[in-house]
Amino acid sequence: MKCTVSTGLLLLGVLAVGAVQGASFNNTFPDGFLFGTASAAYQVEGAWNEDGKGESIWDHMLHVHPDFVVDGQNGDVADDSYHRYKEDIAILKELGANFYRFSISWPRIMPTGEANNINQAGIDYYNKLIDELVDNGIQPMVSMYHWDLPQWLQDLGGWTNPIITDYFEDYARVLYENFGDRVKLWVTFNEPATFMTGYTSERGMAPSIFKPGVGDYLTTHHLLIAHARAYHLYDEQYRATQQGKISITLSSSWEEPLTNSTADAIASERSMQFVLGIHAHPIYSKEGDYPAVVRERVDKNSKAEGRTRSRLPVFSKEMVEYIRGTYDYFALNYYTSHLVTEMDTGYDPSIERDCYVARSFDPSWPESSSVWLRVVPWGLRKLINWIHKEYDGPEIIITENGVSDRGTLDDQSRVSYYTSHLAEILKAIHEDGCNVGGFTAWSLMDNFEWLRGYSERFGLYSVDFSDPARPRTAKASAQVMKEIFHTRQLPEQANVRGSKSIS
Ligand code: GBH
Repeated sequence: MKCTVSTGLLLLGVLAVGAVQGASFNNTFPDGFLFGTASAAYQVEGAWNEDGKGESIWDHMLHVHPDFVVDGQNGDVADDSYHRYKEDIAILKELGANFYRFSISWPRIMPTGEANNINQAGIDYYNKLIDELVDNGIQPMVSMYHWDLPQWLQDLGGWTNPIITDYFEDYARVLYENFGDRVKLWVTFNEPATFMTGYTSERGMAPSIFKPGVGDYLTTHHLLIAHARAYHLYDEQYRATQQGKISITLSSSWEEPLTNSTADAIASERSMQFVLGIHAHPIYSKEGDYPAVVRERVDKNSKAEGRTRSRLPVFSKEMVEYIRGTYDYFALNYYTSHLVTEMDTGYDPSIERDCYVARSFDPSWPESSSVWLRVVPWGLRKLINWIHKEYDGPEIIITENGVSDRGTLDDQSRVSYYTSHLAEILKAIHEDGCNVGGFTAWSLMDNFEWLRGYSERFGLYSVDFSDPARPRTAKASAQVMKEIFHTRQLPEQANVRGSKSIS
């Protein structure tokens, strides 16, 4: 159903209760709250083999297996941001973004991933991008790793080989040395929970190696160490002069109990620990290490499988201490929620089997163009509160939030998605006392959506992928976000849209 002004007005009474919750709703973002948008190198840059760039695991996988992507496409050209970054910065400026979250392609600056093999042209590209951002008053926020590992390192076992933590520290040093004078917001990894699934499917996220319940936990173990090494390196050698902030972007759904039974409450909590706690607890909790329930269940299942050791590797006491506290803020991606109940599910072995829950959507939750994404704004408020309580009130920066459609310019469903999620963030801040310091819209513009190719669109700006010039065109959502970024308030009109159901 298309939302017209009159439907909006008719619904006003209901909406006042739903979206804005009566007169007490405070629609103003606190001073210092930052607004930005995000992208990732493989999804926007293109120029996959230009100027000395090395091959990444995504280049490699999609050149060998184009059939892994629904529309047979890849990121060879994508938004052509490698050549058109000035256009990206022009639209960021038009939006009034305070910062731009982008990722650096490791193989663009280190073609094999090795520090003795630096590609100066790659360094030059990111210098130009960063300078242009800074010149336009937009802070760069850099993700060091958004999934495009150098293929050379994958050939050594990628994230399953502990040697990767040495290489990652080398890479982080190159980043601090070259860009740390201007980059003050860092994220080591984007969504470990997603890229660990590179080891849970034969045709999924790169490298698509099917070793569920083993390869994914090895990835988790080594990336946590790599994260801590990058953090300590900064602390010891760069923080005093560069004075930036470092985090790791963790993605989480809100895992709502299916019913109000005690069993479902326990399943919901266990699911939170397997989805978010597995990466968050070692870094953010007081005691460090993996969450007890994760440790217990994987150890128990590993033993029952007749193994000599747990599939989830064990941190030494020293390593627990080394990883604990390696954050300056909590970087969170949120898209959707699930209903959770206890159930034996998944391959044997697998993280699903270890977690022992079944996840579903409530049929009333509005759909998007992505099967995995239903619109559940209140889940974000609950998730923020859970993190606030579980990890003792860290500053939370939302590093991704957004919704897909098929690419319409009049994207009212995206307007509704953003305004309703921003309303929940405001409630978390003003009514619940949580510390949320910033919001990042995924995404600045339509881009290469991994296994969904160009079939699902998340941009505030539309990109015409049939035109070699890849023109960027503002959608309705860009206009609304521009207003919010400028006024630092959720407009009344946007609140009306905010509760409209998605059609
Ligand atoms: C984010 O992941 C990514 O950081 C970003 O790069 C991406 O463009 C954005 O979402 C939108 O997708 O295909 O059914 O197996 C969000 C978490 C985890 C959601 C993996 C999709 C695969 C579901 N993602 N998941 S499915």
